[in-house]
Parts: sequence; structure tokens; C-alpha cells
Amino acid sequence: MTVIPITLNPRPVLTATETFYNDVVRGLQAPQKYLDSKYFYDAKGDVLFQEIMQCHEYYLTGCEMEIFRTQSAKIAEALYELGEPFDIIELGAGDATKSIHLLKYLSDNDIPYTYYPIDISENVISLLEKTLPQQVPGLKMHGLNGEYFDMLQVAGQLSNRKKVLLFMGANIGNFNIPSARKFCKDLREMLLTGDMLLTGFDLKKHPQMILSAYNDTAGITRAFNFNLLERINRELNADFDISRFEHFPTYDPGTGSCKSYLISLEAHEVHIGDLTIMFSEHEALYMEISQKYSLSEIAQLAKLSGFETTHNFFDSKGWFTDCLWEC
Ligand code: AVI
Repeated sequence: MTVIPITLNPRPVLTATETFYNDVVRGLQAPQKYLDSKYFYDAKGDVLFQEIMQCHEYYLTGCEMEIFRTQSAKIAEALYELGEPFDIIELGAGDATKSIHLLKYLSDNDIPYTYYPIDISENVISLLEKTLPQQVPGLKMHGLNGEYFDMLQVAGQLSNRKKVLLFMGANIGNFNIPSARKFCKDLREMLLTGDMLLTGFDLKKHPQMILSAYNDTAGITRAFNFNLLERINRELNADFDISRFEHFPTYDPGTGSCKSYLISLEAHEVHIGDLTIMFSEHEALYMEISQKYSLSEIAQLAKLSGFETTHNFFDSKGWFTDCLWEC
């Protein structure tokens, strides 16, 4: 028998700019136009997000900071209940200003661990590697720069202890509920019995509080949204005119979905290179979801993705929770 070799065309590896272009065009050609909120975070977007976190209307950061500042001892106790040594892996570590309270507590109390911060930004990781060991004397750390799941696999090869994953900042809210479920299930599949996940959730509260957090009076959240259009102009040779759009955040207290849109104020065309995109008057461009949860919805998410809830830590106002789940 003659075996005819089949040559598969290898899939071309796309550059970051090509992937960005493909994602933007896919979103702008969809019946409900959308952009992926992960693209908010270029250098300017990072600065604007830091400013959002300082805004008095954006309560989320302060609430979670309070949990870590005042309850790190309780969190550490819950992690070390059985005296089994663990390593900490933080997804999207950023500047680690909240987790540092937990890291310090563990170090001060001679609880051994290695900290593996994961971040998509190379800058973030090199800065953490420079600054954290000065702030937490004796800290053992290994920064990992890349996508969450790829780096989680690397961390899994480097660590032979129980794993404690941190996924803070209500980042889970930037997934819609089915995607959050898939994300948690995928995380669960990478973990072993006894491993833990600590996730930050913004809780449902008075609708006006939530809406104001995404519509600050200084206009920083507005600028944060518009920066994505400007980024597309800068990086993809496009001609978005931001004066033709209005920032329009919404909150549905029934579903807990806080969604940001940019509304086209008139019918007009936008060009991205050779491509023309038509906007009609009052057409909505969907930018981001920040899903809010009730405690029972969080418990259901844990259960459906294969985790067991062990502890919920709350800020003093009861607006935010960090939930500890076990595999
Ligand atoms: C990063 N993430 C949790 C923020 C949030 O609250 O959804 C992003 C943000 N968008 C506007 N303001 C803050």
C-alpha cells in the first residue's frame, strides 16, 4: 500500500497587531457592534485605569483593599488551616497592592510559600520583581509574563506544593455569566483536589451606586472608553472621531449586568485602513460588561464549576467579597 503523505498548511502565527485588527473588525462587523474590553489596557489605558481606581465613585478598589488590609490574618488562617504548605499564583497581579498585605502576613509569620505573579504586561512583571522583594523581606517569587492559562501551566511545572490562585479586583465581572462559568471550569481543570481559588466579586447593591462607579463626574471612565477608539486610530490606521460618540453606561438591577456602550450621535462612516464601517444614528457600540453578583449567584458559580465554597470575606460595608473556594 502506498502511503501518501498529507502536508497540512501550518497556521500562520499572527502578530499582536494582526490579532488586534482581526478582533476589532470582527466586533465592528457583528450585528450588535462590540469591542473586546481587554484592549482597554494599552499604556494610556493603564494610566486611566489607575486614575479610575482613585476615583471616589469607584468604590471597588477601596473595598477589596480593606479586606486585605484588615483580614489577611484570617485569609492566611483559612489557607493554612491544615498546615499544608502552598504556593500563591496571582492571575493579573498588576501592582499587587492588595495581595502584598497577605504576602507580608505570611512572611512575618514564617509560613513558607513562593509567589508566582502572572501578568500579560512584561512591564508589570519586571517592576514587581524589582520592588516586591524590598517590600516583603525574604520573599521568594517568580514572575510569569504571558496569558493566564499558558503561565498557569508553567507555574504548575515550577511548583510542587498545593496551589492557591488569586483572581482579584472583580476581574471575573468582565466576563458575562456563561463565560465566567467556563473560565472557572477551565481553572478547575488545571487544579488538583485541595488546591484553592480566591476570587473578588463586586456585589449587587443600590443601582445608583453601581452606575456612578462607571460614570464618574471627572469623566475618567468616559476617557478610558474613548481611549480604545483612539488606540484603534493609533495602531490600526483608523479615523474614529470621538466627538461623534457619547459614553453611555447602563445597569440592570434585575440581572446585575453593568454594561458600557458608546452611542453614535449621527450616521457616519469610520475607516480602518481600507475597510469602511457604517454607524447609524444612535447605534450602540458595546464596550464592556462589569457583572455584579448576589451571594447565591456566587455559590452557584462555585458549584457549577466544580469548587466548594469554604469562606467569604467581606468589607465593612458589605459591598464586595473575596470568596475562597476549594477543589
Ligand atoms: C478591571 N475591571 C474589574 C474593571 C471593572 O470594574 O469592570 C474595569 C473598569 N471599567 C470601567 N471602570 C473600571
